[in-house]
Amino acid sequence: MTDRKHQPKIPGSPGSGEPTLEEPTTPAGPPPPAPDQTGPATVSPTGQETGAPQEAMGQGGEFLTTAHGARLRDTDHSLKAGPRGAILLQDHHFREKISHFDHERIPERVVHARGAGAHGVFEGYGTASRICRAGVFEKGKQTDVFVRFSTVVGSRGSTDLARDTRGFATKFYTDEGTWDLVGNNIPVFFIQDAIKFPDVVHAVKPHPDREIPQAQSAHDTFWDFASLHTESQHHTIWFMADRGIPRSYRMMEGFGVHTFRLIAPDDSTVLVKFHWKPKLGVHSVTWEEAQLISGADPDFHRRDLADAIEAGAFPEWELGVQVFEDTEDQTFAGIDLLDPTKIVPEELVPVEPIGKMTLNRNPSNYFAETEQVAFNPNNLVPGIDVTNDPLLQGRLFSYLDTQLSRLGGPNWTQLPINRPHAAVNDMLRDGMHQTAVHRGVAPYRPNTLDGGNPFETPDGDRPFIDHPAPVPAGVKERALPASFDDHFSQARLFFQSLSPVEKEHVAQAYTFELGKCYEQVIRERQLRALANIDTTLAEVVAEGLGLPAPEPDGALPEVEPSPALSQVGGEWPVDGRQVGIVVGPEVDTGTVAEAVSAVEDAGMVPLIVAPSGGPAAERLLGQDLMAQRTYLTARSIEFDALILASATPPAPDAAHGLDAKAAAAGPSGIDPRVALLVQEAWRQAKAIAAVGAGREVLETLGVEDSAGVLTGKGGKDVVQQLLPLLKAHRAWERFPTTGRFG
Ligand code: HDE
Repeated sequence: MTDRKHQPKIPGSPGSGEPTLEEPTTPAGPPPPAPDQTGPATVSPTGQETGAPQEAMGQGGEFLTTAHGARLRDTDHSLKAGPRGAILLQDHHFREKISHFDHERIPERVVHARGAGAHGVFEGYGTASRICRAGVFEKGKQTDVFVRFSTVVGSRGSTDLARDTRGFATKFYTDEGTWDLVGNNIPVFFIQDAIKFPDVVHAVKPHPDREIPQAQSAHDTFWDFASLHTESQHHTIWFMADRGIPRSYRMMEGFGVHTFRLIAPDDSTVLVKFHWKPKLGVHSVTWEEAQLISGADPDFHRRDLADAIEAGAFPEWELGVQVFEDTEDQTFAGIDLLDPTKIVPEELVPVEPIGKMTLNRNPSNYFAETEQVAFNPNNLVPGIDVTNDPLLQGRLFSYLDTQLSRLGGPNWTQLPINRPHAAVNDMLRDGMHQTAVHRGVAPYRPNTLDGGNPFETPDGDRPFIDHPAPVPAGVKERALPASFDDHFSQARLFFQSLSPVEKEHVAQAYTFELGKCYEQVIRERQLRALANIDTTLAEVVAEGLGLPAPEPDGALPEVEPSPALSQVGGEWPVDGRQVGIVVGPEVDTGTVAEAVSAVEDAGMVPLIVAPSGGPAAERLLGQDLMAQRTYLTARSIEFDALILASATPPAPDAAHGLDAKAAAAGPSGIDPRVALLVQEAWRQAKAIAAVGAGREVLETLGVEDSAGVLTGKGGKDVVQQLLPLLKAHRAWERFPTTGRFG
């Protein structure tokens, strides 16, 4: 067999050891964790350092035991009244094993059920210290974080590539208490008042009668709601745009959405909006890719995040703030800062970087960490406070409440991943799953029996102080300010800020989504909303639906585009990008080895695609190279670029019966699966390179002269040529356009 020591380190292998062909017979204890993994800090349920090693959080010992530690001799046979008899009630091991299994699931999150998490560290730049007293922002201060990214609509097992908003929730374990910044990858929200959250969620979730469709907004109830409830139009156009189908969690912006209040050491205050800026830029997949991914690799984002961290391509974001004066009207340039359906363009108020987050460790157990982590916008630390945004105000109730049923009681803060890294000295007691062992007799204040403990914190010792913000006089009523009434001008601003190709994608997305609705009145009503956003957009979508385009309700406002909202133009690092190197039976292994090294040197992941795997691939590639994919297992979606390293004649299994992809028979002389791979990559505007006889593949497929397709002298040369194309994410010119958007 191949000596794996010589192989490039392709992330994704399960476990930390080398499995053997035969089942091991000598006890050796649990294997160590994989080097890229870690668990929650080993603090006590009350946030105190225990000094315990990570292993102390998991199972130890060589032998299988019961849950109370008694060693077991046999776990494969239940205790029966004879080999053919009934199972005895007395079988404690059977009952314990099955009963625990019966209760392995907890309720999935009502929204954001599908997610992936990672551990990391946040380092303050010190630039926020003049406006905020929170220690987490101090220069050089390092704080542990856990981040969970998610989709909103789908169930826990749904596809990562649903067209949807993404959650971006960060838990900062600061030494002044835990701060949760529970944001999204879209800076505005569907609704302005929390009381409507059940309405929007019921509308976007599957229909209650048939429970379809899963993880999609392309259905009648969603568009029924969105078209009637026009304040959702701004949020909706963001996820109809490419932002709704990100290339990777590592390539998403994050937003706090609401306006928060920061309190300086001198008690002065400012209002801020939080932004996470990814080092790798903001990038998306195409809708074709999203659909293919949902079938071929529904774990695409989850895998991408874990693989990148395992490969050492640690994702990074800068945290930044837009800072506003804390005026009485809480408005900037006519934009009501309390309205969560509005942004303040970065061109008007730049985002000032205040720290950097690096995700550098994968969780060691999905359930214990990513599933049980519980975010809560109430988790604030001294110096960070909320505003009266009516959406945020409602969230302050909801998150605490939802954890009670999701995590089964009030002690969810004691679950390892939720434990603060600051000492906890509360007077909350008892309850289900209490794991702290409190001392003392007086969990009340005032007391003398426990020496008055715990004391309230004097001002000098950094207590959390609810900022005494003035409360505007008014009457008790169910109403919102009139400034919240403009539902279209910022949706227009967003659309006008996109490049022509991005606008095409928006038009296609609306056409697809509305085309999936059954009811024509719903399509017509949403077209009316689009007419109030952009006339051409409404026309193109109406044509796609075979309907007349409605007129806007009035003259559309002049808006100043915000170039920061477009994803096109610019260059970004290529860390962790995947390059497919396609080889055929006559390949020159020297060229492949050169390409593999050049891809690795650029911080990317090379994946060799060979006609088949196993010993045949080894005979073809030699000892030093290994095939990670075959013509049968490879699909365009997992490659950011392709290198055709040789001719690729049809392999012996290129028959429809053996691989459904072979049905897409292409030109003769090329394996149909390779032809499909190249054609898809071409349609997706990905960079494609060829070396040697690989050119023939491009020529036969008729793509050799298009933008982003290149040939080179050797493995290193083609990788060098590919780099600028990968930095730009796509060969944008290659996307066909209608020409209607400029
Ligand atoms: Fe959430 N949201 N939300 N949300 N939200 C939840 O809390 C809720 C909103 C966001 O990875 C739930 O623990 C209400 C805005 C993220 O665990 C629930 C309202 C933003 C996550 C809940 C909102 C978010 C959640 C479900 C309207 C961006 C996933 C399970 C007022 C700023 C966190 C849970 C994770 C999760 C309620 C609106 C972000 C039901 C009532 C706006 C990232 O409590």
